[in-house]
Order: sequence, then C-alpha cells, then structure tokens
Amino acid sequence: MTKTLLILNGPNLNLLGTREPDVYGHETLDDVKARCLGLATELGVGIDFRQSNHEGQLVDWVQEARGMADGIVINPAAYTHTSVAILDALTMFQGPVIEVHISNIHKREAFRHHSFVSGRADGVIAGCGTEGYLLAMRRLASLLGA
Ligand code: CA2
Repeated sequence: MTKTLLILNGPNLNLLGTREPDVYGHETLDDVKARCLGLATELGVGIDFRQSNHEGQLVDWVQEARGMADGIVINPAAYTHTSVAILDALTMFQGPVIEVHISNIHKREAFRHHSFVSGRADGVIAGCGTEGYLLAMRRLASLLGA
C-alpha cells in the first residue's frame, strides 16, 4: 500500500525566502513543498505538507498522524527548543520521525543547541538547507520500505 508522509513546519516558516537569506536561503515554503511533491512522485509515496504558527495546532496534527500517516518529517522551528507538548505528541506516534532544520542549529546561538524533539526523532538533519526535507523523505521511504 502507498505510504503517506506528513511534513510539518512550525512558526514563521511561512515567511521563508523573505528574510535572512544568508541563513535560510531564497526558496519560499511553497518552493520547498513543490520539491517535496516532485520527490514524492519519484519515491512513490504520498505527502501531506503543512505549516502552522501555533503549538497546539502542530500537536493536533501529530495526533492526527496516528490515523493517517506512516512517517513524519518535522521542522518545529522555534518550538524545537521549547516544546515538551510536541515531544509528547511525537512520542505517541508509532512510525519513524525525522527532524529537519534548514540551518545548522549547533553553529548558532547556544539556546538553539538543545532540541526537545531530538529526544524522540529517529534522525536529525541540520544545516543542509531546504534539501534537508528531501533527505528526510528519502530516509523515511527507506525506513518504511517504500
Ligand atoms: O533552521 C531551522 O530550520 C530552524 O528550525 C528555523 C527556526 C529557528 O527558530 C530554529 O532555531 C532553526 C526559525 C524559522 C524562521 O523562519 C524564517 C526563515 C526565514 C525567513 C523568515 C522566517
């Protein structure tokens, strides 16, 4: 059966491509979505690509994933460094989870070095730019045998 990947994006990522291109590049989130859709066709998986600025919405979507997704790619953005709620929701999801950061959070301010989500993630990709989303999808497809 076709595997479905849920790709979640946290706060302010809707503004990707409009500021700090030296850190985050020039692509918009719609550009990233288009590239993910292209790779999904190549891998033979389905994707559901979403963004929210609200922690509770992200928690609701992770909970929903238990019924509809086989794996999760998540860039929790600033919630990476603060959210036990997202960590707890991910812990209740049974499939593989890959955490993605466009920038290398370990090369940046000290407060970005700790990730709550990494305590649950099966893999973490940081500093590979928006290509990190594609690498994460390939890893999930491989883990899921897609
Ligand atoms: O490197 C990443 O992907 C981050 O998750 C991005 C978050 C930041 O808080 C994390 O520490 C690392 C920030 C997302 C802000 O998104 C924008 C990017 C460019 C322009 C506007 C917003």
